[in-house]
Amino acid sequence: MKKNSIKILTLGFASSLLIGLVACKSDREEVDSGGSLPGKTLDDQYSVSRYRVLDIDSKLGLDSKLTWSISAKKIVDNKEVVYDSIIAKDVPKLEFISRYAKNYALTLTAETNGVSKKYTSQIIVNKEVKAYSKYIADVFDYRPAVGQFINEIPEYATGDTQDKMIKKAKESLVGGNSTMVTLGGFGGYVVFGFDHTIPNYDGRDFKILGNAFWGNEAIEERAGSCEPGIIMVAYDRNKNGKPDEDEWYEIAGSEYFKDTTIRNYEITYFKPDENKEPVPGAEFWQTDTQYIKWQDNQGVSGFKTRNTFHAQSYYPLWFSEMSYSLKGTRLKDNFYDQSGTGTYWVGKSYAYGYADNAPNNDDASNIDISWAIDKYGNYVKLPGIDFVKVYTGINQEAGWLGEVSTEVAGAYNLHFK
Ligand SMILES: [Ca+2]
Ligand SMILES: [Ca+2]
Ligand SMILES: [Ca+2]
Repeated sequence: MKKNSIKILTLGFASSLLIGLVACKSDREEVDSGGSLPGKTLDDQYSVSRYRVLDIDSKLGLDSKLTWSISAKKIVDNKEVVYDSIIAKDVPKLEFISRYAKNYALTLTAETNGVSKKYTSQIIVNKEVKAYSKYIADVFDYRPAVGQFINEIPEYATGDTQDKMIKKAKESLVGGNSTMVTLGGFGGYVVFGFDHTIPNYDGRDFKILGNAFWGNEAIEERAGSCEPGIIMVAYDRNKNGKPDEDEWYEIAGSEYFKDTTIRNYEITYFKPDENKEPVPGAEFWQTDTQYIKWQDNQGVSGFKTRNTFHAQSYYPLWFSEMSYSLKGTRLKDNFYDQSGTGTYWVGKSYAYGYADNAPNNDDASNIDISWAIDKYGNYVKLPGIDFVKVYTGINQEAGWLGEVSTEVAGAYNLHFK
């Protein structure tokens, strides 16, 4: 500590002639080694584009009680009143984000050993140079499980590689006229991102579109074609536009803490011999009840059935491996045979926090970034998110309807102005 302080003092002294020119570095003076608060610790001003996170380091330790606030206006008795609105407490580094291009007066109040000090600065939020889109801007990965729509949505053509299929998923999902990709059964996933950071404001922050609908004849409320997908989010902390070293957090939906939920579930799918002798079932639609072998890490295995409605391969044809594994959080099966005779199956919608789990106009398709949890199951405080991963959270076949498979049909920032 001491060594550093001396160094900073020297630097401050040597550059004193330049202080007028580099005003924003003037805070390097006056750090004393006694542990009391410096005279200045913030730059005079900071600038950032809207929908981007600005990191401001107070350079003060956790032994100081810190309160960050911005000046805000409200109307009281028909008069405009300016007040300090607290935006963060007891964090040495502020992660600031705004959807508005405007200036903010920033105040940091620090309290150490009963001494309190106020530091002020200004944050200039600029409009972006190239206009943002509120919708998905890029698709980084697409790795579906097996399923009856695989090789069709998006369509596989002979010779297509993994990269080509990701590109096709991207063509389906980017922008406001997005169509759809299927993720197949449990674990199949897609990873996409936005061209800006979706801020974590109060309430729900983004919507994931799917093809869920309420069943016309479903007796139970909020049931029909609901195929819940687990959502994971990441904030582009290293700000390079890619989901690389950034940590992923699971959105803890309504089922997360229930003991019917299996964490670290893993399933392996085995490539079928498309020319093998099929083993038809008792039902007319069961073309081959031993079509694709699967095995999980809970000691269970079985076959995925080929039905009469889909004749193409259910195994991703661009995968050269003879088997592949997918893992994640598995939710309790949500489909049941309402008819009792196998003719009418319904899938119950879970309360919140999943993709393709409720119609697109329903609030349950909106997600709050504050539901994000780390790998230890603790809630995390994210300033916003740039990337989303969705994977099918159910391992179930619903009779003639086939496997429960999450579909993703787009996504957007609910706060976008
Ligand atoms: Ca939120
Ligand atoms: Ca990154
Ligand atoms: Ca669906």
